[in-house]
Amino acid sequence: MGCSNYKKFKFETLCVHGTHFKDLLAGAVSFPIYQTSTFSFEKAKDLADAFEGKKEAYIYTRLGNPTISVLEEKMACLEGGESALIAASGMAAISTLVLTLVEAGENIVCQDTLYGGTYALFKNLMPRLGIEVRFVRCTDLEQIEKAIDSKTKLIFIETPSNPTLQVIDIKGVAEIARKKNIHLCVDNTFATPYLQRPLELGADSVIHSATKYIGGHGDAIGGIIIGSKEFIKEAKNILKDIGATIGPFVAWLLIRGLKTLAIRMERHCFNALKVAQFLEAHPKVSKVYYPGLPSHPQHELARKQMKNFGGMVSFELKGGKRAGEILQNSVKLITLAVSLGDTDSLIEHPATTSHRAYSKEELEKFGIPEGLVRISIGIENFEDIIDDLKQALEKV
Ligand code: LCS
Repeated sequence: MGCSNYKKFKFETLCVHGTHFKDLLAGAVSFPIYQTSTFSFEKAKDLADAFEGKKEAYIYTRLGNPTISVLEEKMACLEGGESALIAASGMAAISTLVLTLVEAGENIVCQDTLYGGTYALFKNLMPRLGIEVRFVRCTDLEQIEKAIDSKTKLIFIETPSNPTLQVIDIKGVAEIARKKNIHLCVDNTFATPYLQRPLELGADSVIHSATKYIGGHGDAIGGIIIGSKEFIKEAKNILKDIGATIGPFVAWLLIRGLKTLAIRMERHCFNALKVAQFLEAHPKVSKVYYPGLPSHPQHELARKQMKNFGGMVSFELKGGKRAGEILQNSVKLITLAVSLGDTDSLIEHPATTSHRAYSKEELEKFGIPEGLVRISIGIENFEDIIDDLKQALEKV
């Protein structure tokens, strides 16, 4: 396939090029948006053959579409996987992954602090399907080993994690998973393949909320699974039945976003370190969560596992939750909004927004401070971001 042609190129080049697809009709350099729900055939037998799988062809966009295929190939290429599957959202990708791998009576071992939507899916919906989810502190590999039994079919981790930026040893977890023959999936949304490639570290699959850094501009919702050809084929069958397909235009927006992934990530990381250092030195800030700071408990692991430390910074203020609220109301450049990974800096309060699915007791038990504030550092000039925080902190 196309990706193997590109093995000789470096990551930045693959972001721009990276697929073998060419527009044969007009030679368009920007791959066209195949904005169609269905595809026509000359003869009834051709269509029947396509359905039977005797002939490779696009039939109906829920089953496949050329614009979506370009994005799939590009993501497989960037993550170093054999194949990829695009879904309508990150949550659609995670649901598809779980339904591909786990059945009633079986269980999932996953991290205790995850994106709130993933936590809600695991805590509320999975038990209704007869799937048990065991939440453990995955920075401690022993806890993972202890939680596993003969019914464990999936280990699911997020690293760095949302919103407390825990860094998990992917290689270490992969060794456990391999030993026990359990599928390991890494949610690579915060890092992107620019910072870490979990498949190379032994994971079986990678998940993304493409809504975030992959698209990068805050204008598209999408999800991705990357893995072996065989696994993606199974997942594709499940997604086809669930029907959570992405639209061709949104897939095109994500392809366009990917072209600048490397250069955006470079700036996100540069700015985030500057902001994290500023916050750590500020008298009104009690704690900063950023893997690039030596004070971060997994700083050394992050240095080893990641190329740089990402664009997400969380912190607590000495004045607690109320001070955080004043801060959010006082920023002028930074936008008060959920989501992350956009060009624009975004601020939010996880406990009352993205992580609402965690009860007060669960927040405490899993170590998500109630007053925690999270900023997705954008690609603006870092001095403007810091100036905005400075003036907002004066009001706290
Ligand atoms: N995985 C991670 C790590 C996420 O942060 C999110 C969304 C998802 C999966 C789900 O992706 P979606 O379906 O939204 O494309 N995180 C969000 C957040 O922190 N605030 O708003 C959304």
